[in-house]
Amino acid sequence: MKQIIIGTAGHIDHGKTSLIKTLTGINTDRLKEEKKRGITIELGFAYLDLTNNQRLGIIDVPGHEKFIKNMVAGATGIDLVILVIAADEGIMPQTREHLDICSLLGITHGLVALTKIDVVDKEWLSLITEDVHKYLQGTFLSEVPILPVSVVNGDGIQKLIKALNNIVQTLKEHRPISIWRLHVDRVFTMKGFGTVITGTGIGETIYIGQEITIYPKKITAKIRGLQIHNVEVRQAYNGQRIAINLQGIEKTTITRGDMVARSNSLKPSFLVDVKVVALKNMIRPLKHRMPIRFHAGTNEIIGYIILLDRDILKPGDNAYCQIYLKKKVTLLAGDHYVLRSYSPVTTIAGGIVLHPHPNWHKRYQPEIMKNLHILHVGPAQKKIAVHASLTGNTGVSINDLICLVNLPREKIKELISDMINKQQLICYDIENHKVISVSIQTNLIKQALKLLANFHQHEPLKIGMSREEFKQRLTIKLNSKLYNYIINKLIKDNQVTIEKDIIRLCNHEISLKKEEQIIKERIEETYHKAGFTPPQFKRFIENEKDKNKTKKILSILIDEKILIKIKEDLYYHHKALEELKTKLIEYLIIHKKINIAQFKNIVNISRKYLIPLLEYFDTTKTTIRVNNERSLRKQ
Ligand SMILES: Nc1nc2c(ncn2[C@@H]2O[C@H](COP(=O)(O)OP(=O)(O)O)[C@@H](O)[C@H]2O)c(=O)[nH]1
Ligand SMILES: [Mg+2]
Repeated sequence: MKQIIIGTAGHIDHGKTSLIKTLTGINTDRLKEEKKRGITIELGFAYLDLTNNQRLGIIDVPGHEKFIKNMVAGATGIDLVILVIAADEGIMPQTREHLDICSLLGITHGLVALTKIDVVDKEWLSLITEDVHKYLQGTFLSEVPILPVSVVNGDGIQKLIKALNNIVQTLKEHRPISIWRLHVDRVFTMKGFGTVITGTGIGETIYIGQEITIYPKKITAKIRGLQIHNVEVRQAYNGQRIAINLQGIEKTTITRGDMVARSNSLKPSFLVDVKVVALKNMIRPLKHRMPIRFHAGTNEIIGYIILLDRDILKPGDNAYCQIYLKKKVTLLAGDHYVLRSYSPVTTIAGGIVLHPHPNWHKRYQPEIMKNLHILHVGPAQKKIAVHASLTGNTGVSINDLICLVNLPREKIKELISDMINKQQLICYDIENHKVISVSIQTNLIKQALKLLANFHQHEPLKIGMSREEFKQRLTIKLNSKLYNYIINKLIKDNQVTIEKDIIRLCNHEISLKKEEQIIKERIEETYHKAGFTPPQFKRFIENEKDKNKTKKILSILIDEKILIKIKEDLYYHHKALEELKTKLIEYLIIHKKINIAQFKNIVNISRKYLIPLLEYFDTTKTTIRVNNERSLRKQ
């Protein structure tokens, strides 16, 4: 069943609280001071049962201009408003301000109760009705019924209930079912139970026993009990007004304005990107960097407005801008907010959140304005694409996107896999569902290939670059998952090869100039001819003109496995080494064991070669050494 919450609105003393009491039997003025002074200060809560078993939640708001802050907190998240106007006074300042606030908060349904008709005559009533009718033109209430009522004699009350019933039938569930959250509007302690918070739960269903997080402090607590309209329940659905008994948390750690949510992916932020709509009746234009009061959820925070594409926002105009706050807020894209001027305090503008935790933007940047436009009115996949490009090399996860696009997890998953199939997104971290945009991948690949190409150009005599050096020389620093993903992709696409921790372009070959080829042949021939007794390389190089080049060519011969390094400065031609190895193995097959003297007998070379050779055969696992003898290592 859809969950409907009604809010009152209207000037002080116009009969909001009295009307709710008449409709529900509940006096929403609970505070001693409220009862004594006869005015509403805090939000009041009641419920009304309609004939079709529908129970409506009701939030009664204060009308006094001093308590507008509480009014905004209450009006956030209501489905329909009863705008209360006293027939004797007619439209007053807070009638206007409350209606403005409701429209800025995106409320689209409601009706008007013209109260206290028992104290005015018929003629006056029709004048006032005409007045109200005119005033409502151009607002979201222009077509709604204006219902005359009196709580003194009960006139019109039944008609009002009927009208409410009719509207409720037409309302559709409109809250997105993304992560569960609640803007705290009350915190109190109950004897024997501990801390209780109340608010309207939005999003998925929640259950007793679930763990929740209190933002922006990021404290976790467990749900011990749930109540809806004073009835104990085990679970609560999207849009229900609930009281939550929290386990293991002090009352003082939570205040109105905090947000409680289930996910740990919410990010409290000092900065938000918003669409702002200035009221037509805003007294002064809004200037860049002007201080404002930002109301969102149940919060009021002082901040500054940063106009991105202009210096002044005139009454009735709208724009994309950033709001910098003195305290962190925790919001989702699509949340509504209201701006009030710093001083004198009046409601001046409002709109919706486009990005709940953006970076600072430079002003007058067409690219930024284009992105904000997509975040405002674009289809969900375009929004995802913007977030993927904004998050660059880090990428964005499904958990982040639930808040950034404000859609259910399943829907986000579906949209993302479609984008992956269409090759618009790349999932580089399957475990954490992290994606980057294809253009980021393209850039990374381009950079990696360029780095290798440059390396090959400058070091034509080297086969490639060490993996370590490669990672360090990439100018973009990547997390290791993305780094590995990119390397594997390059290997899979046959663009690079990694051998023995040396990375190179697949098509790279060492091409030697003629004189280099001659040096190469000279080294090879020398070592080939030397057989079992090769020269020390430092002796060989003494006669070479270009010593550096000769060293580089030596390493090519080693890379090509033509020469084999036995130890520092001692290299064997591979054919000589093969021959030695064969002799050694043949001997060991027959005799099982060999010592240095026995090896000397077969190959007839000095100890200066014998010992390094035997050690080489040990380390390359041909032989195994026990005391001073070697035997064949089992393969
Ligand atoms: N005569 C008359 N008085 C009313 C009616 N509704 C409210 N009042 C009185 O108007 C005053 C303010 O009412 P209240 O409900 O507190 O107004 P709120 O500030 O809008 O909540 C109280 O003294 C009420 O008794 C009505 O229909 N007829
Ligand atoms: Mg009241």
